[in-house]
Amino acid sequence: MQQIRTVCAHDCPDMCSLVASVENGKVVRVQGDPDHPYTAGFACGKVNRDAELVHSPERLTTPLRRTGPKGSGQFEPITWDEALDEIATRWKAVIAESGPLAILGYAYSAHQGLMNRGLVNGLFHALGTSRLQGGTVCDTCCEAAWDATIGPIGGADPESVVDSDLVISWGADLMATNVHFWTLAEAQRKKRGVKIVVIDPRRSRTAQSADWHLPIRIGTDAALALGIMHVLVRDGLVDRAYVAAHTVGFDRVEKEILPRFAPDRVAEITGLTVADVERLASMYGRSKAALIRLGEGMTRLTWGGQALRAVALLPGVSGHYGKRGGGAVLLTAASCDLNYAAVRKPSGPASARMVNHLRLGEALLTMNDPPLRALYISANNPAVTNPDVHKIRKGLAREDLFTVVHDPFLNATARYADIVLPATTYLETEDLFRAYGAYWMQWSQAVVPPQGEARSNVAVAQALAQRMGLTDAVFGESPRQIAERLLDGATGPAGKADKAKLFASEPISIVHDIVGQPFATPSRKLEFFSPDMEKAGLSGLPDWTPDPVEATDGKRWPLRLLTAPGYFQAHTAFSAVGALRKREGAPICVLHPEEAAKRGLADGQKVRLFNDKGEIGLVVRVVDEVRPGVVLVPGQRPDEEAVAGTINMLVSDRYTDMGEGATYQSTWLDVAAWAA
Ligand SMILES: Nc1nc2c(c(=O)[nH]1)N[C@H]1C(S)=C(S)[C@@H](COP(=O)(O)OP(=O)(O)OC[C@H]3O[C@@H](n4cnc5c(=O)[nH]c(N)nc54)[C@H](O)[C@@H]3O)O[C@H]1N2
Ligand SMILES: Nc1nc2c(c(=O)[nH]1)N[C@H]1C(S)=C(S)[C@@H](COP(=O)(O)OP(=O)(O)OC[C@H]3O[C@@H](n4cnc5c(=O)[nH]c(N)nc54)[C@H](O)[C@@H]3O)O[C@H]1N2
Ligand code: SF4
Ligand SMILES: [Mo]
Repeated sequence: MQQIRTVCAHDCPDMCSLVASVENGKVVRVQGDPDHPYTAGFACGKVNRDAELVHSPERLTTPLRRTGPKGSGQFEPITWDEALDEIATRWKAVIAESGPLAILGYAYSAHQGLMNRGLVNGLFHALGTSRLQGGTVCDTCCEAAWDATIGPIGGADPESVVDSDLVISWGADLMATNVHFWTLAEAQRKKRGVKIVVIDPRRSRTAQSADWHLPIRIGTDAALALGIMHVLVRDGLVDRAYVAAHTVGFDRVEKEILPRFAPDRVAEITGLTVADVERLASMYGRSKAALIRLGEGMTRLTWGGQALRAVALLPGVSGHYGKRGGGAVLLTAASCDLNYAAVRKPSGPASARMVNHLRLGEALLTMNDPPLRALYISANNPAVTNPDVHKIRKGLAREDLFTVVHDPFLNATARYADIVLPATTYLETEDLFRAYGAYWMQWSQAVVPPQGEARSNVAVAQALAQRMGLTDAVFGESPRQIAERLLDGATGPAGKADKAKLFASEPISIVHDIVGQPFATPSRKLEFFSPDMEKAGLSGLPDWTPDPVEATDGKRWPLRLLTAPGYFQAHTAFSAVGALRKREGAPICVLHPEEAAKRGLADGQKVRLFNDKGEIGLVVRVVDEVRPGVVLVPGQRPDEEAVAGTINMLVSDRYTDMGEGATYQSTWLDVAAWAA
C-alpha cells in the first residue's frame, strides 16, 4: 500500500492536506494529514468517503454525444477526437457568424486548484468570448460588503483563535462548513473555558454544541449588530483610542443610526429577547479578544450586504481588530498575492460582455446582439444549484444552443448537453492550492491516473485552445510549469515560499506576520461610513430597514425559506456517493410543530412546497429546530432524490443589495400535504 500526500480540492474554506492510501492503482482510503497543523489529522465526513467518489460506478468513462431530446439524458459514446473536433468546428462557425461574444464559458469552483479552476477561464478570456461574472451564486455579496468595509484583504487567521477569549459563529454552521475551525475553537473551550456563541435562525449542530445559541430571525443581523453597538456606546465600552486611530465615520453612526437601535426595538426586529441583546452586548464588550467567524448564510438575501457590513464593523467598536485572537474572518484568499493573470488572463481583450453567474437562465433566454449560441459548463451544476431553476432549464433546452458539459458525472445540467466530456476528480490531478478560509498554500500530486478516459480541466482547456489556434504558452505547458508562472511576481508570504518544499507537497504557511487587521479601503481605515457605498446608491452608513418587496411577499405567503448546507452533501458535488446520500437522508424540509399542526402535517409525511414559481415535493420533519414562520430546506438535492423537483425551482433570480448575488432566502412559500 502506497501513501500519497495530496490536497482536498472541494469548495471548502479548510483546504485540508490529505493522505491517500493507494493499492493496485485504486484509492482505498483518504484521511486527514497528521502533519498539517490546521488539518490536524482528520478529514470531514464527506471526504473520508472520497475513495468512493473516485471509483463510483456512476463516473462517466467516455465522451458522449446527445441522441435524444435535450434533458432526456440519451447519449452515445464517442472518441475524444470526435468530441474535440466537433466542439472546435461548432465554435469556429459561431465565431465566424456571430463573433466570439456568442460563446460563454461557465466554469466554477468544484476544483479549487488554481490551474484546474483558472485555466478554463483563461481559455475563454483568450478567445474573447462573453465572460462569466462568477460566484454570484455564492460569495460576491459578502465579498462586496467586506471589501467596502475592511477592503480587499483577508481577515483574521482562524488559527489565532488560540488567543481569543470569545468565539462568535455568526451565520455559519461550522460543524458543516468549517469543521477544522470548529475543532480548534472547541479545544479552546475545553482548555481555557472560551465561550462559543452561535447566531443562526436554525438550531444547527453547531448551535446545539455551542455555549449559547441565539435563534435570530432571518435577515435581521444588521439590527442586532447595531443594537450591540448601541449598548457599547451607552455603557462606555467603546475603545475610543482604536476608533480614533483606525476608523472613519463612527461619529456619524453614533449620532444618526444608533439611537434607533435600542435593545427593545432590536428585540422586536430580531425576535430575540431584550435580555439576550443586553447579555450578548455585555459579553462582547467585556471580552478582550473576541473572534467573529462571519458566515455567508446571513448574506443570501436581499439586504445581505448590509447585514455583513454591520457585523464586520463590530470589532472596530470594541477595538478587537487590533488584538491577536480578536477581529473577524470571512475569507482569507485576498491576502495571497499570486500572479493569477498568467492563468486566468493569458491574452484576450481587456473587457468583454459580462454574464451574471446566477442569471444564466435569463441570459440564455433574452441576451441579444449577439444571443448566446454556445455554452461550455465545467465544475458546476446550475440546473440544480442556481436560483430560478425553471428558467435555467428552459434556456438549456433551446435547440439552437450548442452546449458542452465537462464533469465526472452525468449531473442534471449534463443531461441538457450536446456533448458531455468525462472529467477527472481532483485525486487524478496535480495542482497548486491556497485556502480561502485559512493561511496555507500547498502543491498536490495526482494520487491515481485518470479513470476511464477522463481528462482534467487543464488538459481539456489546453486541447481546446490548441484546436482553436491559441498560442499562449500556458496552453502547452505542464501544470508544474504553469505553477511557476503563478509564483513569478507573487508578493508577501506566498512570494517567499520555499519552492523546493512547496513542490515536495509540504504545507506552506502564508500567514502575514502582523498583529491587528490591516485595512485596504480607500481611506486605509475601517469604514463605518463608506463613500463608495453611497456612490452606489446605498446607505453609506450601516443600517437596517425592512425591504418593501419582502414585506409584500411576506404578507401573501406564510413561510420564509431558510437554506443551509448539508452535513454529508455539499451542493451536488457528492451526489454520486451512495453512502453519503444515505447518511444525509432523504431530501427534507423542516417545520416548527406549530406550523405543522396548523396544516395537519405529521413528521415523515410527504409535502408540497409551493409559491408563484411552482411546486416541489419533499418529506417534512416536524421539530422546533427553526421558529414558526420559517421552512428550512437543507442542501440542494437533485430531483431524482426528492419526492419531486428541487428547491431552487421556488427561488427568484433577484439580486442582493451588494455584489449582485443570489437571494435564496428572500423566498416566501407555503407547505401543504402532498397530493399525488
Ligand atoms: N438554495 C440554495 N442554493 C444554493 C446555495 C444555497 O445556500 N441555497 N448555495 C450556493 C453556493 S454557496 C454555491 S458555491 C453553489 C454551488 O453550486 P455548484 O457550483 O453547481 O456546485 P456543485 O453542485 O457542487 O456542482 C459541482 C459539479 O462539479 C463537478 N466536478 C467536481 N470536480 C470536478 C472537476 O475537477 N472538474 C469538473 N469539470 N467538474 C468537477 C461535480 O461532479 C458537480 O457536478 O450553489 C449555490 N446554490
Ligand atoms: N458540508 C458542507 N460544507 C460546505 C458546503 C456544503 O454545501 N456542505 N458548501 C461550501 C460552500 S460552496 C460555501 S460558499 C461555504 C459556505 O459556508 P458558510 O460561510 O458557513 O455559509 P452557509 O453555509 O451559507 O451558512 C449557512 C448558515 O447560515 C445560517 N443563516 C441563514 N440565514 C441567516 C441569517 O439571516 N442570519 C444568520 N445569522 N444566519 C443565517 C443558516 O441557518 C446556516 O446554518 O461552505 C462550503 N462548505
Ligand atoms: S473539511 Fe473541507 S477541505 Fe477538509 S476534507 Fe472536508 S471538504 Fe475537504
Ligand atoms: Mo459557495
